[in-house]
Amino acid sequence: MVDDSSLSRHVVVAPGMCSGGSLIFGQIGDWTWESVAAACHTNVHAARTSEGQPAYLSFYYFHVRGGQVVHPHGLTFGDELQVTSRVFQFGGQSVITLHRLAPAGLGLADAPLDPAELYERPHPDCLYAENFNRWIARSRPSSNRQLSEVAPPDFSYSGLPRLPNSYSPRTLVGRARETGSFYSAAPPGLVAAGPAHTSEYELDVARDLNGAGLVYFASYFSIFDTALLRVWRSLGRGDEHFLRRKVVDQKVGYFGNADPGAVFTITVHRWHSVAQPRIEIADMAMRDSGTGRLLAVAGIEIDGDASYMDASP
Ligand code: YXS
Repeated sequence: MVDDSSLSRHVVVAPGMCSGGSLIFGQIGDWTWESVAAACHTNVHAARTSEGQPAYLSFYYFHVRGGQVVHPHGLTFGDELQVTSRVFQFGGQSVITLHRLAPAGLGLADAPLDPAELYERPHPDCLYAENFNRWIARSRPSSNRQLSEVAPPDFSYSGLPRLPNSYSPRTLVGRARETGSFYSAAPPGLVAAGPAHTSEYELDVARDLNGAGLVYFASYFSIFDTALLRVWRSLGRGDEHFLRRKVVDQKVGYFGNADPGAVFTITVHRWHSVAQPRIEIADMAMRDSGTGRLLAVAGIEIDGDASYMDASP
């Protein structure tokens, strides 16, 4: 630990951490749990409510900003990273964790991560992640449909630094939840690209559930990517382009979980930049097909290859 709220680690990227899918997000999430456990002196991995029920430090909002060198799908085996993480208090039942994944060769100092760096002056080579986690427990033991906010009694957050209010993601996430989009107003400089696409996804119990029987937070990334890949294929874009995509910015808001047997309806709107056609945004909402309940919202900004971005309507 660098100080009471900060950790730094040297990481050699291994096969379980990198792909064109969601492995890197799962890895960052594990670092969040480890960081919170260390900074809050709480057994995050086996937490219990005061009634003795399992409590989970659930992901409510996951934001990643890709850099020129380190970006989510650009890592490969043997890459060396310096990962710096810092935990901030965010009320009595939630917490914000910030991470910087820097190329080890940059030799950045092992100092506590200043939130102004992530929100205002990011290093152009680094990947930054912002995790907003809320403690939850099941309201009914056998169902994921009704989760409620409950922190374990030993969750100790008062010693953590506070995130300046101006950086709080609450308003952004609240608006995404209200409107079903991170882009309720047209993003500046972007225009709608083609019609909306809607597809269905059947929850895959062989891939999507975690060891606690919840839909794994990283699976939401792959479920949204499955919907996006279908759209790209419908536009004639090859799978190799999809695997090469450079994610500049990705936001996921988690508003509900689901039980085995669930079917999701995913709507995808696309936007592209007028000035830079290679910049494209996918604006996605995932709803329970049976009830229409909003479960998650994602916004992905991709810096693509102009040759195939241009070709698509
Ligand atoms: O007071 P704030 O500003 O925080 O705002 C409140 C509400 O006002 C607002 N809100 C809404 N805003 C707009 N439109 C709405 N329809 C709406 N409804 C509520 O949202 C803030 C929170 O509302 P609140 O306090 O009533 O709670 P809730 O009903 O949203 O319940 C909270 C959760 C966390 C139980 C619920 O959002 C939820 O189930 N989220 C899904 C969590 C989840 O499944 N995460 C991903 C996978 S599980 C996980 O992470 C694992 C442990 S693991 O790592 O293994 O994958």
